[in-house]
Amino acid sequence: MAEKLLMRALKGETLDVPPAWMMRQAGRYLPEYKATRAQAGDFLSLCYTPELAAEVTLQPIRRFGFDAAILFADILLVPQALGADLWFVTGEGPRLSTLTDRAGIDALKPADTVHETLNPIYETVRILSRELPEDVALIGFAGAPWTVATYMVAGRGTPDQGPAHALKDGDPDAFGALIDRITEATIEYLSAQIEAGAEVVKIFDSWAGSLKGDDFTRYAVAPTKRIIAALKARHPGIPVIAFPRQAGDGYKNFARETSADCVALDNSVAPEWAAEHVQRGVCVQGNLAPGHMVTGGQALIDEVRHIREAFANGPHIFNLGHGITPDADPDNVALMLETLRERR
Ligand code: 1CP
Repeated sequence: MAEKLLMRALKGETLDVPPAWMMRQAGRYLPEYKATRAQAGDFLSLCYTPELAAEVTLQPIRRFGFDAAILFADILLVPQALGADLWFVTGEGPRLSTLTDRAGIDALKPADTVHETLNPIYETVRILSRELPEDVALIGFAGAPWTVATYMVAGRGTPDQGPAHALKDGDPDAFGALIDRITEATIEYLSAQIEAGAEVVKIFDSWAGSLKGDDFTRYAVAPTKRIIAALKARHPGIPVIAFPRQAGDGYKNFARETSADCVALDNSVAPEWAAEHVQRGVCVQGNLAPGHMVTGGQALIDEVRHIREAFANGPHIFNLGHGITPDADPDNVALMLETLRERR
């Protein structure tokens, strides 16, 4: 069996046609996803029912033939495993109990107890490693500590991550303790995913862009670096994709600073800039604007070709710059892959 394309790109190989997958590829733009989610009843039941979570993970693979599948779960399961209350409000998004002080942070459960809650997720991974086609790679994931902390402090998604910034600046010791606890839990969680069969893991730092200067180093670079070092010590050779979304110039040295094997790019950076400043010797992933999955047409075709050409001289994994949205048209996903895989 030839090595999977995704694994080859992650090892630094420049491929004729880059491997492709899509953030949120299992999602509400697919009728079959909506049907399985309805069968589960609600989003969290879907995450915690291994047979159904595996089913929705496989749906986009069957329909489109992506080169990788990403485990169906959510970054907010780690806070829940640490003791936070978590629920989803239909049409609005996630809600959690808030964390406002040191006492609340100290009351979180120990990092090594997260498996008690997260065991069903590892079962999903085991099912997937049996059922995926042999040329499709399986990606596990977790949120990065800063991004997870922004939800734990505020109890919800926030436009500017204000509550987390306030705790970080007002009580740096308490905030540091929170980051450490999430970091340790994330190491346990990702290690268990790898032991269950994940071949790659991705660390989502969706709100890295709101960290500036020393804060970026302290709360985006350092925890990611610590997670990667621990994973590679336990599981030598395991490749890691890091996604410090909207990091801007912070993308330049991110792989070197954290030992990530691949840096995922959002669509606010120009592919030519990223090819010059980020891709040097390092695999990059990205970075088609998700809006093209709604609008399609010639603009989609042109932009897929543009991104493919811009990154053609180094290792590249094709992806969107952020998750596909519920209003996307599945036909545009098929058109994206067809264009990407056409002969030059
Ligand atoms: O209605 C639904 O079905 C729920 C929508 C949904 C889905 C499909 C949520 C709620 N989570 C997910 C799955 C999910 N989340 C995956 C599965 C794998 C895949 O990509 O197909 C992954 C990797 C995530 C990661 C995730 N969850 C992130 C990081 C990536 C990103 O989008 O920036 C974040 C920030 C979350 C939190 C979250 N979960 C769900 C929502 C709507 C949100 C964002 C909330 C907010 O900021 O307001």
